Amino acid sequence: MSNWESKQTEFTESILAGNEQAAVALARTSLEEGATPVEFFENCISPSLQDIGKRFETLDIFLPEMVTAADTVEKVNEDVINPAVAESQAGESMSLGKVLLATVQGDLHDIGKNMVGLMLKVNGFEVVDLGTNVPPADIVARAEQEQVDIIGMSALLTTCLPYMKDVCDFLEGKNIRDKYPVIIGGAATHPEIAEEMGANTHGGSAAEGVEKCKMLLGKL
Ligand code: B1M
Repeated sequence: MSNWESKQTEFTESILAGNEQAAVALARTSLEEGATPVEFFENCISPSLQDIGKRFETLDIFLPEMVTAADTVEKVNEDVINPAVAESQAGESMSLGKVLLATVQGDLHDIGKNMVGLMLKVNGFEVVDLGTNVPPADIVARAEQEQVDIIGMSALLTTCLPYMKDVCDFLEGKNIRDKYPVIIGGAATHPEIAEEMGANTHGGSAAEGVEKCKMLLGKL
């Protein structure tokens, strides 16, 4: 698929206008032309949302347009991407481990986290998704309750990054830090931030998140 640039421009305009029909049709056509759902997500949906973020930052668009774009993307994911991702791996029934996922306290962004959760599931992980705006103490308590193998956190707001460190500090304080490998991701993070927060590793994309989870459990 070589024409991602023009597709992405078209997709950005469709989601900004809240044109669900056009956005869904573009995703369907791309899949029919041979793109995988993950390729469409990473080459079209994700960069379009980044583009919209930049326009928001430069005041070329405002919050209602960002909300419309996010809602339209959710419709595309629901109708086209999620079922296609699920179908692409149907039939596999291994269990690689249990991953807790949460967007940290104060942060309501979940499009990326949800894709990570879906990709983990179709790749054989059990996922306990706590949703968004989850306080550090709840993350630690649920990890213990659910006996998960990995704690995964997502953050898109830089102001919410310290909550990731709080989780690692809580684990240290309870002397259970070694029990839980921690992976972080989301647009506010990068590998150096992971180190600063005391996490074990960083996922730059949903696919990388899956690979890193396998690596953390020695399954690669
Ligand atoms: Co918001 N927003 N937003 N927003 N929003 C950003 C994040 C922002 C960068 C836009 C900008 O100004 N450029 C900015 C943050 C600035 C900062 O902190 N430095 C921002 C802001 C300011 C805000 C509000 C404060 C706006 C306001 O109210 N004035 C507000 C905050 C609300 C809150 O959280 N408390 C807000 C609200 C919203 C909407 C509700 C409108 C909507 C979110 C809807 C939703 O998520 N359900 C929204 C959106 C859509 C965005 C942008 C445009 C797109 C985010 C997104 O979905 N990206 C965003 C711009 C940007 O990111 N550059 C922006 C696509 C997604 C696939 O990427 O989540 O990074 P991402 O996930 C990737 C990887 O990072 C990785 O895999 C995913 C797939 O490849 N990954 C992991 C993610 N988590 C992982 C975990 C892992 C491993 C990999 O392991 C556990």
